Amino acid sequence: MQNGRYVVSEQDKQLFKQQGFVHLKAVIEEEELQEIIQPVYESFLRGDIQVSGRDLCDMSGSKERTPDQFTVYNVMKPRTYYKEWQGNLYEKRCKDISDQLQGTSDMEPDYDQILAKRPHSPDAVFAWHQDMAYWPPTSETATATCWLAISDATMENGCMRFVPGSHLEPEIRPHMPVGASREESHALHTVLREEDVVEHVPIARGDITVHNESVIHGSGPNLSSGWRHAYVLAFRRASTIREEREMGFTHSHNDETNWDVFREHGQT
Ligand SMILES: O=C(O)CCC(=O)C(=O)O
Repeated sequence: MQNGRYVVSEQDKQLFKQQGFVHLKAVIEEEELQEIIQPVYESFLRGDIQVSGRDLCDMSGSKERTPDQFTVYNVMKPRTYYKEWQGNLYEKRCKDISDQLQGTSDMEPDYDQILAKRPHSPDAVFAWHQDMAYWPPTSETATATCWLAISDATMENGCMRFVPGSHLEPEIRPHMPVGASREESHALHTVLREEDVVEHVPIARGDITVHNESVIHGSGPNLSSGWRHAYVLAFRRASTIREEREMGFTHSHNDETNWDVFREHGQT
């Protein structure tokens, strides 16, 4: 940090380029977490803030459960349901980090996401995927997805894991719905290859990982006795966001989606 600004080192910029992700330590201070993020995050988990339709869902792929039973508790676009979050200090810092990592000045928040894994949940797995498989093709794809650990993310509670360098492959790999169909469960997965090397990235509360749009990633179950609380804030170039919106794609799970657009790049 330099005068409240998080300056990304050249080494971390290189790692982001080479691996498709990077771990940045102490991006948000304890006081900021407690003031800006945590109270609102907890309100969402308690259901005190109204979220419509499929924007509240279980990303484990289960379709039977009610929110008090979800094992991967997912709120899509919380900053549109709680507008006071927009433009907060954490968001500004992550915009600056995203600009530094992508070497531009026009990265803007595209969507955000609350992802909380319930304790003692062997099925709280986030399946292997590339984010581009979830999104329609656009003329530019640059993305910096900031994944904030609100609780320590550990091997036991299902920290993020990546296949470093997988974003350098020429094509997005084939993806399939985790459930019987996208309508039944939003989640997608791809199958790892024998040669894929997996790197687990445990991080401390207040740290972030930042990943790009095509690195393969996911996370394992939460076998611990505590929640794994994470907040995702994804930045893309302003022109990319405009292009998505013109297609009617907002990252809300309530979007009326033309799945044919997606089949063009890999989804079966
Ligand atoms: O929180 C997780 O375990 C997975 C998150 C993820 O896949 C993402 O933010 O793209």
